[in-house]
Amino acid sequence: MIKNITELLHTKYPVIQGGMANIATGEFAAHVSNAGGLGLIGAGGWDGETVRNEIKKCKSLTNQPFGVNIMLMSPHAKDIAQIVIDEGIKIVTTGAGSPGIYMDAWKKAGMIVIPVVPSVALGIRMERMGADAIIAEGTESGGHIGELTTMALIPQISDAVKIPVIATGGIADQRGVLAAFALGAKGVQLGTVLLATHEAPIHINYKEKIVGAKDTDTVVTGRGTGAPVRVLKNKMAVEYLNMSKEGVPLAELEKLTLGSLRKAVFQGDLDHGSFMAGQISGLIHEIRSIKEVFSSLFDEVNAYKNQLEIM
Ligand code: TUI
Repeated sequence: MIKNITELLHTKYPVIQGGMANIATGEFAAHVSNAGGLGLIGAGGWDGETVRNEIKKCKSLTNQPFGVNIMLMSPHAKDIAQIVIDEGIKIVTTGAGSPGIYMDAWKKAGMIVIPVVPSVALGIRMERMGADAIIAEGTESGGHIGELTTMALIPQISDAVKIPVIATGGIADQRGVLAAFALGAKGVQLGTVLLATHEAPIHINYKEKIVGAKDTDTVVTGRGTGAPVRVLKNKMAVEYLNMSKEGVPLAELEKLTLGSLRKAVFQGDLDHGSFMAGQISGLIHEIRSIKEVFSSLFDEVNAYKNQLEIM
């Protein structure tokens, strides 16, 4: 029985990088892995051949473990599910759906499969299907989200499954890590705080928008369409909210979200970009290196724990 995540993933720190479609390139994933976390190539938004190239790039840049995140709503998900097998990828995380149809093939290939889930019921389903761990994602997260908060979800899901739970949503410092572990998690996944790093291959406007954000600066677009997405507030987000009120079809809204994510990532288009980021943006005040982020989260977390006086 795996007791901790570093044992399962062979990483220095109990941390996984979030999938982050269109952002998490092979090079970025290699940076994360070289800094002691589990780097992931964010396959959402790319076709199979692009993902294959990013995998090759990542292999050339790190000898540490890394994985691929497969966004299951992607039209290329099926292709990518096979490519990760062909490329000998050892760890896969999934998001935005159930990986059920791929599970047997991945397990047969000896892969570690870690689905992202937004609820207890899905966590239980994933455990039964053979998942090695689950990432329980609170609604504080950026991007496509569920309803439950990290605070409510982590203890409930930790009680409901035997496999390790990795917490995500609202974690950006050592207090967040400690809270996640106190709630039953065995590891954390980080997204937003890794966007505000020198290594993140996104436009400087994106990083500065996170650094400049306050607690209430995110909104959720697409509630009621079945694909709620948390982004930093701007003109595009307000327009999106108005469009969904007017009943614009889901497929069109999704196109708008993914298209405008690219505008944020590559052009730093402050008006028309979709700046996916979590509620914890308000806690992030500077752009650092990935190494500095990991060190600030983990190196003194045990000392911090011992300082807590509860009663
Ligand atoms: O997937 C994410 N975050 C994402 S994906 C993404 S790209 C995108 N852009 C526009 C619209 C939609 C996606 C940006 N951010 N996080 C993991 C996550 N998975 N959050 C919620 C879920 C989830 C939801 C339903 C997982 C499983 C699930 O299962 C439904 C079912 O029963 O099949």
